[in-house]
Amino acid sequence: MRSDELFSKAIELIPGGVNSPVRAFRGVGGTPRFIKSARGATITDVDGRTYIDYVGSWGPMILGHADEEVVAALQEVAAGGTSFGAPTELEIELAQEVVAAVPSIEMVRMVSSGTEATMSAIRLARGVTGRTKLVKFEGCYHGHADSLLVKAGSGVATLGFPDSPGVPAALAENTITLSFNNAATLEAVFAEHTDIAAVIIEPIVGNMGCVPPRPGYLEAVRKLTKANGTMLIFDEVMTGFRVARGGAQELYNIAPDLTTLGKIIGGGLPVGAYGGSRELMNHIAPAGPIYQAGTLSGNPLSMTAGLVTLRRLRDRSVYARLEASSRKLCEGLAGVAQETGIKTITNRVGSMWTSFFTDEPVIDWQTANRSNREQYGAFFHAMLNEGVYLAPSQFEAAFVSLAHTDEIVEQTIEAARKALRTIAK
Ligand code: KE4
Repeated sequence: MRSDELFSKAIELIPGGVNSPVRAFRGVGGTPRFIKSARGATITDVDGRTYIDYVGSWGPMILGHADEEVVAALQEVAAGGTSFGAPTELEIELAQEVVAAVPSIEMVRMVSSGTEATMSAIRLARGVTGRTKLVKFEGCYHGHADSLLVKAGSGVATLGFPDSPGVPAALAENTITLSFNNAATLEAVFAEHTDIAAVIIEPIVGNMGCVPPRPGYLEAVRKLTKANGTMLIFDEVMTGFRVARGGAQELYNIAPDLTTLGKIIGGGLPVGAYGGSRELMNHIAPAGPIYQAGTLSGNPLSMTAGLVTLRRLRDRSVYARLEASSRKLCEGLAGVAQETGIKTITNRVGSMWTSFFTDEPVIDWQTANRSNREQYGAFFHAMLNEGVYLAPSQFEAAFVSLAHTDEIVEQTIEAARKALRTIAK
């Protein structure tokens, strides 16, 4: 395959042949497919093979790939220049969309990645509270800032070492890592530490695979952080505009102090954002003393692709459509697993989901980590051979887009029937 040739060339020039670890297929084995183009629900690799895509660039492509309106808007705005390093009206318009949609955000700062968003939100929380400690949860991933690479999920989990070399011990010791969906451990930590600046959480975890909060859990986290003067940061880089227009905080009716966003709000171009009350956000430079900056923050191309995308998501029926197609898919997958006697548990919230190869409920990293990685890898490759591109890791969420028609969902279920029969042998 041409992907093989390109991969061996890439490995000479780029660490692991990729610009982001999870793309290297380390979690499932084999050669990553080099993608040439994409449209709607499908991607096409350099060997001309087309796949139904459930990665969607890890979340941004909720409209589907190469959406005509997005592409046309980008062509038009690019013809007028791609970056000025000066304010533009587009930034006001995207800020307005975010503020209008996300209940707890009155003011927002654009950056160029989810990592920058979470790194900045944590600095803001530490600056405002004067405290140092940070609480995160095993299996959650918030980007690769030093304080966060402590038992992260996503890529690091697959690579199998809990902390990344290069993270100073002095820094890592300020990050307390707890189990998700366990309010008692968080309560115990607050009884022991009075200097916790922030709790950062994926309100619906995507980075250990999809793991929803158990009833009452997020309310307990909100109550404990409020009682202790600790900032609650909802990392909605993945869930923002994905599970509802107002994200998980709308779905579960919880108001975090800070929210981080990314992915969908850039429509497939580099973006991140963090926001909260006007009072909190006015501590950020140049309004306040807490510094954060970025050459391409709020650039016209990302703002344009984000605006087109978020304006299309104003139509609330969009989420009913995504719910219906995602439910049909996951019920279909569970059905064919049942038929073939392969044990899977599918967790889903709206159009983000994961099929875990296990027979026990997956509620945290410990249970997710007991899934059968090898079986997942075999399923991944069997599906690839059937023309379906799933997340190349058991510990990732998969995504349904508005371009995934009923017919495409039915094709996927049929592909899964064949794939599961193959691995059942
Ligand atoms: P980026 O820095 O990759 O834009 O965003 C980091 C991030 C922050 N918070 C959450 C909840 C995230 O899911 C992410 C990034 N997600 C991963 C995959 N789950 C991106 C894929 C990759 O690392 O290549």
